[in-house]
Amino acid sequence: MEAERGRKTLYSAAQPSGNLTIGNYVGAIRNWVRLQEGNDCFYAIANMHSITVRQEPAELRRRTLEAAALYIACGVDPEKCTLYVQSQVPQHAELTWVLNSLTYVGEMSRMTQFKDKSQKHADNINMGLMDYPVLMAADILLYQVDGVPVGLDQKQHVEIARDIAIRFNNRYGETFRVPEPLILKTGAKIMSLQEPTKKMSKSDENLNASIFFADDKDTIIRKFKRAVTDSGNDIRYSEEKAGVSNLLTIYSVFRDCTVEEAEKEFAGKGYGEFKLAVGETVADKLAPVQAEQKKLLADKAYLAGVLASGAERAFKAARKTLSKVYRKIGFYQGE
Ligand code: AQP
Repeated sequence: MEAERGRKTLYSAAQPSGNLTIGNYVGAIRNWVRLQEGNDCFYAIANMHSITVRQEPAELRRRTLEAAALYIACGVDPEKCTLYVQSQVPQHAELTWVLNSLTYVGEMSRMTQFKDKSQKHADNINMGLMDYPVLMAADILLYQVDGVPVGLDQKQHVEIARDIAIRFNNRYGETFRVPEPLILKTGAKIMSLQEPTKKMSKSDENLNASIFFADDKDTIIRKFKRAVTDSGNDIRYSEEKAGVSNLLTIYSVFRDCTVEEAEKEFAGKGYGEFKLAVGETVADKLAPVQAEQKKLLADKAYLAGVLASGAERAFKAARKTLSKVYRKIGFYQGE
């Protein structure tokens, strides 16, 4: 009974907009694995978010399955959580439409991600790009969740989801649970290996900036060796040493130690030795995950089954909330 009372409902997702990076893992997926124990978790592959930036259809389809296999290979257990593809649950789009009418263009145009992506994709500033946070609010609010485990970059979007939920509840009466962002203390923002003041991103054009789950050992080690650090030589975590601090964070997560322990381990050692150790540690940790992902991808029927039953479970939960929303706002739903 005690455990039941502490049980929370959680939602999170990642976009199959590229190969997933260790940033996605460190900031989000490893937390999903921990949180699936004792909570009711909905974990999605957010393919509807992905199309806000141009995608090649065949690649998007392939990456969707790769992401599902990767989540599972990382430890997301479809027996313990609801794992599904966003576009297979139509209520995400339906609730977005309703929430759009409660969201202001001004607040969407101020979102950091919208501003960044508008700059990056200046030839394709589409409505979906601007509406991304409303779709994300719908994702979250559909499942009446308590918390949303995300990396730091998504905190602003969870906050707007809270604002929209509160706005709806004030106008139409208590309908949505207001969620909290759940952000890890260490690794909430893994930085680019080439520009350590910028976040590591799966869609970064500079392939040396990110470590992808698809990278082999040699590539991982080469990328870490080339990682940008400062001109000093002490391996110490500090604000003015963004590159070294980022590597220390990555090392501590993959080595399962604290940043202080990592600093001690490398005290008096050179950058070359340090970078090699980070590269080897990450590569060795990724190897079994890569092997498991490959095995899962060879069994398309298994993956299809997992995603179909996940979508069915998500559909049932989402339908309940959407029906309540439609009733509250006065949409006719038959007799
Ligand atoms: N560098 C990062 N450090 C920590 N957490 C991160 N996340 C992303 N990058 C980092 C977290 O991963 C989850 C899934 O992210 P997403 O796929 O929904 O989109 P994103 O945040 O826009 O991630 P990317 O990799 O930068 O994707 P693209 O390049 O497609 O925009 C989220 O919880 C996110 O916080």
